[in-house]
Amino acid sequence: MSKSKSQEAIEREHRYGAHNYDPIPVVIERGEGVFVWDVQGKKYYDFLSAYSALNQGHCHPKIMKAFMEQAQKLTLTSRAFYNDCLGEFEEFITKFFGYDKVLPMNTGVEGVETALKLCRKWAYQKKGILADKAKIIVCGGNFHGRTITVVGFSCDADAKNDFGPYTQGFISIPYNNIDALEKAIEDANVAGFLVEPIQGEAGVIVPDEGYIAKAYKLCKAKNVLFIADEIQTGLGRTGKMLCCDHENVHPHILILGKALSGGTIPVSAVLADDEIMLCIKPGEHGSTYGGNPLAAKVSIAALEVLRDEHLPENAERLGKILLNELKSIKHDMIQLVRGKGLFCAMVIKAPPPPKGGSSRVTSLSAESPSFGGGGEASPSGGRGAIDVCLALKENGLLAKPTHKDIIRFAPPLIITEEQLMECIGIIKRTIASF
Ligand code: IF1
Repeated sequence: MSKSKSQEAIEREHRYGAHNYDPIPVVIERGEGVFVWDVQGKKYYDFLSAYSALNQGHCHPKIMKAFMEQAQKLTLTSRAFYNDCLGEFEEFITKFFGYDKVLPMNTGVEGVETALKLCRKWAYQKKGILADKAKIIVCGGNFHGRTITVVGFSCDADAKNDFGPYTQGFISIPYNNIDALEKAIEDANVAGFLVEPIQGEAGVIVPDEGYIAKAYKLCKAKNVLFIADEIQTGLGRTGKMLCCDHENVHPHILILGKALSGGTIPVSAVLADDEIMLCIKPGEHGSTYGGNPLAAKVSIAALEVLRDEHLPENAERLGKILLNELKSIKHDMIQLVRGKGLFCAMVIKAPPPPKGGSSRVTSLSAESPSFGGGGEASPSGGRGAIDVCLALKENGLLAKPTHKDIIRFAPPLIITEEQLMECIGIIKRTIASF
């Protein structure tokens, strides 16, 4: 019997591609809105949305139109010259989010690196910290990307180990712990606090109400920059345009990525006011593709879709339904369900119990392979998060485990209530089959 088209594609990737991922064994060929189709023509709901890069859904017609029009006209100039699109994007996005200036980059982690560099420049030029003494506070369980600097202050062993030596100048404190921040921020050399308003990779860890507002207040009082990584939580995902909006916090530095281009090309952006942004002068930072005209046009369209189609509001309304419905599922496999907006996670009990550790420690475990555990059933008696995801796939819904025990549910924000109810039905039936 001849190999299936999916099997062939999977084996080819394995043969010629680096082994830095272990995907769910589905080979996607086409996407439209909340759906994708595999090479056999089977249709699925996309409940990952490319880690929230597809908040506007696959191939949104308005974003595609902007993309095609600009792609046929001018795609790249580099920043050695001006182009006729970048200024339009800069004016649009700064007014959209209420900042003086924007610095455009490409991937999310480049946005994070840009924010860290801005923070350090500001520390020396404005705050008066002595050369090379600046410190930036980060949180345990963080995920901000994969450069050496950024994995250097991660506590995920898989992301970090054997990539040293790392960059100095970072202090890690526990997430969702105001006392720890209050203590760490006493150090006069602290220049910034980098935080995810909800930790995505850690398993959709929603901090206590008031944490973000309190942290921001502390930063302000101590002349420390509050730097929000909204690469995953921003752009409507949690039910507001920004997750910080839930607590009326306007970060000193805001980092955006992923859905900023609606799933087309990598576009990230760092927003700040002049006092901070003008600390970087010509020649001190940049990127070949950053601010390219194609990205500029696509990003304007991506933001317009979020605004004009009221996607944050849809996420808020449908997110409540999703969370309540997931919480209503009674099954001994389910340890807990949490989330905000259309950003939810289900923690699966790991049988047999792992050696030591409370449930909280388990979900934040540094050892858990969040990117592993793709194709094969788990060793946990076929009842782990991966087994649930494989069964969901069979039933027409794609989701991916985070660590070995957490399933993230994050559909495109354009999903309708009817579609969401169908998905909830799939999830309920799948869980019941275990
Ligand atoms: C992968 C996770 C999600 C991010 C936050 C910066 C970045 C990310 C808050 C870097 C990236 C990714 C990268 C992707 C998987 C994904 C992920 F599981 F790792 F944690 F979304 F939840 N800040 N997140 O979430 O952005 O440089 O990748 O554009 O495969 O590594 P990037």
